[in-house]
Order: sequence, then C-alpha cells, then structure tokens
Amino acid sequence: MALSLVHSTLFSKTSQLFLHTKFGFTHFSSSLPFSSSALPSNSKAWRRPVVSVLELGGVKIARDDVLRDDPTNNVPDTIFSKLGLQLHRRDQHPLGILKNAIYDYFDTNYSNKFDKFDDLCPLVSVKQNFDDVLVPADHVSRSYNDTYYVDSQTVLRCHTSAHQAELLRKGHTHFLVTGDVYRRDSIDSTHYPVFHQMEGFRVFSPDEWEASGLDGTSFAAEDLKKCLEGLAKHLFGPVEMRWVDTYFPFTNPSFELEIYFKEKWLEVLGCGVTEQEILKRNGKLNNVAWAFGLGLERLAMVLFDIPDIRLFWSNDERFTSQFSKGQLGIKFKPFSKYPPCYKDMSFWINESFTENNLCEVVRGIAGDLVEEVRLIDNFTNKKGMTSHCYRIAYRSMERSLTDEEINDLQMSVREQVQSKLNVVLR
Ligand code: FA5
Ligand code: MG
Repeated sequence: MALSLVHSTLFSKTSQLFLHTKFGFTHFSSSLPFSSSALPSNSKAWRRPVVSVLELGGVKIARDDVLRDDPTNNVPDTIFSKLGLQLHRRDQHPLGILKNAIYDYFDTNYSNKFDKFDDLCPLVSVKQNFDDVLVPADHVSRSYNDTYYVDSQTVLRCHTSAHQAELLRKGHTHFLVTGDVYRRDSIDSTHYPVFHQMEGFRVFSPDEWEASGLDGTSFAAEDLKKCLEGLAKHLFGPVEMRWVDTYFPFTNPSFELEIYFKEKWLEVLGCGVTEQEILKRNGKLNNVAWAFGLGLERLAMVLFDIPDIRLFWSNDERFTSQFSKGQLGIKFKPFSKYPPCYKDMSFWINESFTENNLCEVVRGIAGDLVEEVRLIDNFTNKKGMTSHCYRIAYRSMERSLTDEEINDLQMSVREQVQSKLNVVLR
C-alpha cells in the first residue's frame, strides 16, 4: 500500500530493473531528430505553443526535425512545451533568484574561481548522460520508464551530471552547471517531470590535501560537506538539516542532504567524492574531486515557502508578481485556497504496468490540474491477479474547477488508462 510513498530519487536507486542494449555516441548537429510521438500519445488537451525554431543552448532545432517519428521516442507534448523556457535564467523568477544567490555564495567564498554554465543544451547523448558518469548498463535510470528518449542514442538529460566529463576535458576544474532536467516520475507536490538542477564540481591537486594530513578522499569529503553546509546557511540561516549516506554510480562516498520542511525531511541534493575513473578518463590523473547536484525547486520551495512544485510554471500574475530580482527573503502568499477534488480508480494491472506510465497518461490529459496520483490500495487475489487503486487529486493553483470539468477529465483518464495501458478497470 505504501508503494508510491516510498520514494528514492533516480540515481540513488540501486535496483536494476531494466536491461539496455548497446550504446554509442551521437553527435549533435543543428538538425536533431526529435519526435513528439509519446507513449501516451494523442492527447491534445494541451495546446502546443506556436514555435518554428527552438534555440537550446546555442543549438537550433527546427520544428521539422522535431516532428520525426522514432519508435524509441517517448517524449510527450507536455514535455516538449517546456523545452527552451529556461526558468532558471529569469532574474525575477524564484529559480533565477536562487541561482543568483548560489552564485553569490561561490563568488564570495572562492573569489570567482567557479566557472558558470546555464545554457548548455538539454538534449544530450546516452553516452553523456549515462556512460560518461559510469552509470551501469543495467541501471534503472536508463530505462524508458524513467528517462525521456528522443531516439535510442539521445535523451533529454535527466541530470546536470551529464556535463561533467565534457567540462573536465575542456580543462575546467571549478564549475557550476545549471539547467532544466527531465524525468518520467510520480506526481505529487514535490515531483515534476521537468525540474532544475545545479551541478557543482571542484578538482583538488595533491598539494591541497597533502598539507592536511588527510588522504585525498577524506579531505574532499570534508571540504564538500563544509561547502554545502555553508551554502545552506547562506541561503536559509539556521535550518534543521541532516546528512544521509547513499549510493551514486559516479561518487564514493556519496551523501544526500535533507532539510526539515513542513513536518517532513525533504531531500534537496545529492553529492560525493568523484570516482577516480571519471577523473582519469578526462585527463586528471593525480587529483581528487567532489561533485554535487542540487534540486533548485526543492530548495526554492523551502526558501520562498512555495507549497506546490507546479507553481514554478505558473504565468499567473498573482504568482509572478510576488518575486523580484535579488530578493531572497520573500515568503510566498498563497492566492488559491481551492479545495482538491479526489477521484479513485481501481484496475487489474498487467506485467508491463508502471506507475510512471500511469502518471504520464494522467498528465497528458489533466496537465497541471493534477496535483497528486497516489496508490491507496494494492492486493493480489487467489488467481494471482493484482489490483491497484489510485487516488487522483485534481486542483488548480489558479481557479476553482467545476464538477463537470473534473468529471470530464476523469472520464478521459479512465478511457485512456484502459486503452493505452491495457489494464482492466474494476
Ligand atoms: C542526481 O541527479 C545526481 N546527479 C546528483 C549528484 C551529482 C550526486 C553529483 C553526486 C554528485 P538525484 O536523482 O538524487 O541525484 O537528484 C538530485 C536532486 O534533484 C534531488 O536531491 C532532488 O532535490 C531533485 N529531484 C530529483 N527528482 C526530482 C523531481 N522529480 N522533481 C523535483 N526535484 C527532483
Ligand atoms: Mg536522490
């Protein structure tokens, strides 16, 4: 029953559910294959903005390139519509304000030593996203269930770590990479399929740790924790936080930082001491390094008291007008007190059923009107058939929804869940 509540983020998952075939390297030209044929495909409830050419990190992507069909493509329209919006580059947006505040911290404490990137193209090769950071061939994060594939060799980056190797190879030793990242994921107030991360990376040379009497790894781990605790203090002042040991394929040891928010521990970042292999492959033979990847929405929710991750995408002036450039201390005043409306739905699942696929169907129909999809009942009968009951919460951040509107949404959800996921409604 608690299945959907137990949630570890993508890279700390160790279970290996998926076997991928071979990967190679895809070179990007200005003409990218990019199809919007989705797994839950033809829901047109959502309106595509009229764009002829998108510019992503200096890469021009024409509409014609984008609308190519590829059987491995699982990018839906709702995701395509978010490409190129770059909320983190808007100085008046909470994510932009937060990014700039983190920049200030690093500029001040490391005398401008960190090189900053916030416009790298989110379309990356499978090699960049996974191979370069040692993600094993059978790691769950590579699955079509967890990652958006443009084609078999190209993904929408699911973390900013995808840029570590190329920046190291270019000679950068201190850098911050901010960008939009994309994941097929569950639906609730702290998870959204597009969110923003900032990657931090710092390389040390032997003279830096030798004087300390510590070995390189311990030195880097200590420095990393000090740096991030300092950052948390810079952003929040006194706040309750704790370190949790975890696993990432690209760091060892690895940690997560959690902050106490609304009576729960909220995971805000993952980090660790970089695997030697990554440094070695990219020309850093006698060094150690640390890296972190922080979730900007998660930090901004705590910082500005933003209760729901969907709000970051709102164009409602009652949201946008509350924030201004450089203003970190502002607390968001909710303008929507509209109650959620709950709809339950039970069905017999099949072997290929996944919660991420269900969430994609629901989002394809209801867009940002869906607040949460939660498994509330789960049992297997004597014949071995498994039933799931999901509770869908509908709520607009901006207006009240009519019964009729919600019933229509729920009816479409029921139809498409049946036809696209091949489950049997009860
Ligand atoms: C990673 O993505 C690692 N690349 C982080 C890292 C970098 C570790 C460098 C070590 C070294 P993870 O999957 O845990 O790890 O995601 C990092 C952060 O992104 C999380 O702590 C969380 O704050 C945020 N996050 C993850 N999934 C979502 C989501 N669906 N919506 C919003 N924020 C999310
Ligand atoms: Mg995590």
